[in-house]
Amino acid sequence: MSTKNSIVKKQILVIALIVAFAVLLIAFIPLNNKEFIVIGVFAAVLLVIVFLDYLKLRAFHRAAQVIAQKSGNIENYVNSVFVPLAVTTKNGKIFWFNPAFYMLVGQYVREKNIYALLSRFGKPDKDKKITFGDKKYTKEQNEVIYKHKIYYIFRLIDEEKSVQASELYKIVLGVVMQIQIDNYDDLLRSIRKEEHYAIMAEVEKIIAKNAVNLHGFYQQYAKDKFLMVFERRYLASLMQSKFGLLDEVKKTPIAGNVKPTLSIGVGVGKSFDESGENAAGALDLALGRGGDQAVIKEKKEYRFYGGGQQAPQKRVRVRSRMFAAALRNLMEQCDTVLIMGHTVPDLDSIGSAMGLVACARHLGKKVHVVLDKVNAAIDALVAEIRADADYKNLLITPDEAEKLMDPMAMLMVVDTQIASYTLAPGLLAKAQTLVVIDHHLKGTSHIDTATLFYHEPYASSTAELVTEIVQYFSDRITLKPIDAEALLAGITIDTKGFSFKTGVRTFEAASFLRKVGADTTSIRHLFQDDLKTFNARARVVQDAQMIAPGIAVSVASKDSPNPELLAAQAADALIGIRGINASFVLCESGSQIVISGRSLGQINVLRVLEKLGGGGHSTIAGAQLPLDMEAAKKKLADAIQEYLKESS
Ligand SMILES: [Mn+2]
Repeated sequence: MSTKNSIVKKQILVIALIVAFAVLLIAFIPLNNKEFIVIGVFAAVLLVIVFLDYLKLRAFHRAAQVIAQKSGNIENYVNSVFVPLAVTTKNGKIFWFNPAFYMLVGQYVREKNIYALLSRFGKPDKDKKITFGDKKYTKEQNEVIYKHKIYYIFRLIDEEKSVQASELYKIVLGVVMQIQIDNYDDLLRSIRKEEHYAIMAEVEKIIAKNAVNLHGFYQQYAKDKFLMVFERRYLASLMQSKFGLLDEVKKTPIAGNVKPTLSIGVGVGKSFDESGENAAGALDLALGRGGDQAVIKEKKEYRFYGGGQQAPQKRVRVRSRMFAAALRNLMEQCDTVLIMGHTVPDLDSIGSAMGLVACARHLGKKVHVVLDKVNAAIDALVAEIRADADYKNLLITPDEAEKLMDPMAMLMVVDTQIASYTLAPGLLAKAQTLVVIDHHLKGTSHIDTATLFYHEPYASSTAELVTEIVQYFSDRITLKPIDAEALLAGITIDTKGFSFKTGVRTFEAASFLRKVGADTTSIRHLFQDDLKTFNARARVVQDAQMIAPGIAVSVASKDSPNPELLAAQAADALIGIRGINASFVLCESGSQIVISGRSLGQINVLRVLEKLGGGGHSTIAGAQLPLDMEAAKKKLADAIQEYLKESS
């Protein structure tokens, strides 16, 4: 109480002095003016009070400014109301302090010197421990320059309390988990209704049991979707069990041959808002990678669980039709359409580009395909395109494309969704209208600025997707024979001759292309290997080493005209050999090492190469490393061992 009294006393003293001075004045002045004098005195007293208040306000304002200079976020700094805090001038005069500081020192200390008040403050900086009463504090002193003057902010941090608080905070962070049944509709179709209900009840029972174990709360919010909320401390048990519920639901006794699988997205954030957003992003990724797996997103990091099995084919044609309509709409508003694929383009990349060229041509738009260097995989097709009178100016270099990137241009990316893998990443930032079409599994670093994004990991190839888009784009669209051939070549190469990732819709797409003039024999010349590439590939296969049971690693020679293509082809060839389940082939490309990974299905090469920052599919994946060959080999071997340990 003494502090408040002292300032009040000071004010009363000032007022009393003024009144006394006024009375003195009044005594010497003629009687008839005395009313005015009384009014004047009152005004003076009022002024003084207002002025004192103003001084306080100014100090308060200055303190706020000083603190803001330091933290940029006043809330963060001052919000901890229980942390004693004082703001002083350079020589230690306090001009503002918070209630906690007042409580600590037990008096009103404005205008007082902090060093006189708390002598221990003056000690050299390394002695940061201060005992006050029976409590230990850590002194924190921050220098702030505001309007060319030096100020200090002092804080006394109660060590014990703050450690407890931050630990507690981490423990009780809200985790949001989204669970989706991947194949609800397939299940509904494949079994009788009452059995379907029984399975759904079984799935819910498993989710409910997990919610109990996690001390959480869950709610079904759509026929195939659940939301769960729990505290962060229980997340570890879920991680240790490698999301056991993924397997539990698959063990549900069931009559048909469709088993329920789950996709799970878990989000951890500083607030429920952030956790929810992270959970949605994680679920997206889990679904995009083929379902039957769990993804955790915390800050910018992702962790993956499950997903070892090949995803069942599940696609709805509605998506192609809706995408085609949206694409047409968007394309109609543009003047120019530019299409680009990934670096070292293959037949799928160029083939799908040619399908989209037909769409743009149908709408009468200017259209170009971006291409830098021709490689052995595409040179037969590129020669054919160049020979076509209609396509004289179709192929352009990245530099030429850059000049055409005006606000009325549309940029389309095909057969990749990773910005750094595109032929000319510089074009992406310039694109006002950006469209991405891809069939590779979603990695964590996909392009996220697209106006339209068509991603279908169940499709065999981008060419298959584009063939469907072409059919829905317009009834009257005409494909030139070379367009159809290019599309069919794309599907053929990505399915290794219709033997790999091939579904009903792959054949439907092929049959459509056949109808409009392409067939499997007429495109054979597009794949013909020359003898040199054949021999180079044989050498890589010969050099392969088995570094773990069923896993072969080899290196493609940098002397070949296209090491990256050679590596990809050799990796393909390796898994054709009995006893090899997965292969990795490294090659030098510029200053980087490029790795191609291939698998027959049991080993998830994507999970291995993701550890090295790569992307792709569980059976076809790639990565680029800024290392030399020996270091890259070592890193790859480590990643394989780590993967084997995780999945054992
Ligand atoms: Mn492809």
